[in-house]
Amino acid sequence: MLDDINGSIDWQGLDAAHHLHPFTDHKSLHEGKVRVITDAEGVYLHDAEGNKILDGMAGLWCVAAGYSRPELVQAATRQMQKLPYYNTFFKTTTPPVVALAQRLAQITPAGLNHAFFACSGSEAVDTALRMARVYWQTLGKPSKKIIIGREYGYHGSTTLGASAGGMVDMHRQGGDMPNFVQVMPPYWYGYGGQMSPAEFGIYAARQVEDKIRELGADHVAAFIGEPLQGAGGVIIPPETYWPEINRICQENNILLIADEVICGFGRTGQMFGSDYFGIKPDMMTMAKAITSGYLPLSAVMLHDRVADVLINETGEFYHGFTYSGHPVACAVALANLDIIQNEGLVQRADAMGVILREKLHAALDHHPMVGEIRGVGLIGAIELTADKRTRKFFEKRGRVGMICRDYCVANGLVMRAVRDSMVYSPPLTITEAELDVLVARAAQSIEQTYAQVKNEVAL
Ligand code: PXG
Repeated sequence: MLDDINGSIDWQGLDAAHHLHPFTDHKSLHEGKVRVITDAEGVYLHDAEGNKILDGMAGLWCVAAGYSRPELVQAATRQMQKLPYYNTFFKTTTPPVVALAQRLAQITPAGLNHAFFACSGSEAVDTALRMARVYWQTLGKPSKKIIIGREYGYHGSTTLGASAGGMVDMHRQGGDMPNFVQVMPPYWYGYGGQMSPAEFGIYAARQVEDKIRELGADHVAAFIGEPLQGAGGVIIPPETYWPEINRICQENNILLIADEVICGFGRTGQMFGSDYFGIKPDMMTMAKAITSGYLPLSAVMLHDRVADVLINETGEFYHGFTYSGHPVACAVALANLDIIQNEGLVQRADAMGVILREKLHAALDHHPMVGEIRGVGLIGAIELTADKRTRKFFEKRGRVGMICRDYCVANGLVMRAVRDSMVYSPPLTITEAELDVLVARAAQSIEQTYAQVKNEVAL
């Protein structure tokens, strides 16, 4: 069936009949037609209608090495032939999982030397949160249970991940476990008011300290935060924010979990977002670009100070997945890390990010609807605004972003809209000529959107 030699299979009809999609209003999906992606090469997706679309999102922020990499296919094939599956329970291990654990210990910040594997970012987050609570239980402080996260934070779709994140729609739909709270995000454009970004970074960090005081440090297990908030709209904290969070967590004896699911493996122009922002995490969660999305894999990296307690004092931690340390996924991750290191993709993300933003500024700074162009490395956002002088949002948040997103797709570019921010996160392999295509299509889409909503924008 998958070969579909004559092109006779009605993928769209069958999808509507049998497939439920993530984060989707199916009634409105079925009013139109789902897009069928059939293959991809480099930074381009091909759909069943013959369109070639530049993937400005690297899938879902994950395809760091680009599509169609034979090295990754070969790594998977070789491992499939040798040992397609075995587990890591019951005193067993496999070479790919050991090699990957060691490699991650080498490339993560000093002290993070122990890896626990899972399959998705959500599972990694779930694991880290349970570990944080078990850590405090083991140290005789079982009351330290509360997890502090941030509004617009995204930590996955399991019940714990949804509860830790700050997406209110997810809280409403069962993602609201007890012992989770959220504080203000370091979103200067939205909340900074008259403060400078540096002042606001301190102010936003102190919200965490105030919350700890209010709850009592004896009740707080951990603070979890993405180095920069990806799915929340690429909210990039001012540089004063994370050093202050480091201090607050240390002084109050709160574990610091850096959720690197989007930032990890070069996206910010450093290997990890923690490197970029100077975060000193006790645990790191990672997924997505660990395999460039070619196979599902995630990990929690633990600092020695946490691992020592769990290893030497906790006894058994009753937690793990059938596919924890799947050998094929680990083999692909190793080959993917080879690509990232051999091709200098981390440094490339940094350099290309600078070039991309120069091009975006040149094309869009003058535009009355473009309030801010932000980014680090190859991740960023173009904030569409109703009044760029006063940083005013549109009346109905998200409508203009959605209009623009549809124009982007029609113009052959995948860009996500988060509220009215157009976010970008292309493969780290993107070339300068491809950046020109991205910028031209984005600018054209913003112009078409503007033509439609002009009367809502202050000049
Ligand atoms: N943490 C972070 C920071 C993430 O971005 C997860 C955890 C969960 O990972 P899994 O593998 O369970 O999905 C994520 C995932 C979007 C979008 O539309 C973002 C994610 C996933 C799906 C869609 O921006 N991030």
